[in-house]
Amino acid sequence: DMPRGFALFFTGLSGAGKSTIAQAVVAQLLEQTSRPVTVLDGDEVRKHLSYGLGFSREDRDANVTRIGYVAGEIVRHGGIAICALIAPYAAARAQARDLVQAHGDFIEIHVATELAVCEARDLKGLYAQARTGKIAHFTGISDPYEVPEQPELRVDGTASEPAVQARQILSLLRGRGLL
Ligand code: GGZ
Repeated sequence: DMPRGFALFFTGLSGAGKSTIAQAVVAQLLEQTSRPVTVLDGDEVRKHLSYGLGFSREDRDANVTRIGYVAGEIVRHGGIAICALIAPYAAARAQARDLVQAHGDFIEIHVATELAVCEARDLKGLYAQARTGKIAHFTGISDPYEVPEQPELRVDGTASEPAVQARQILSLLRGRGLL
């Protein structure tokens, strides 16, 4: 029998810790299961599937729904898709949810790190460039982020080690009978 597929959909600001927590989840999943785990990270997807897309609402929505579509195909075949992207608009997140829920579970995880914390870290120097206007339409600074109202889980990306949030996520998955 094919296991039920599912997608984890991490959404949050740049530098919130989405990719780091996603990687910790992958590491813990691989200790527990031999099922294939596919990571769809916004940053990486933008080099391939979403090559050429920018950061207008239209382009972001296209990016989010492309990732949702691919995640849906993975889930349809019983796989595990781990998506990590800003996905600032609720409507596009809902579309991604629909694309996945047609075939399996969609678990939205809001990585709710405070903007001030993301900006203070500024891992890639992008916030500084956004503040001076060198980068326009930067999420949280000069572009919106619509906070998810009812995510399956909300975590703070800086409150603890990523492995701690990852364990919390794995126990949610076990609770749902997905692992
Ligand atoms: C937000 C931007 C922007 C603008 C470049 N706004 O922290 P990062 O660098 O590595 O991740 C961010 C990434 C956002 O891509 P996503 O595919 O996750 O976004 S979306 O879901 O909205 O399509 C950031 C970098 O690209 N970046 N310009 N203007 N983030």
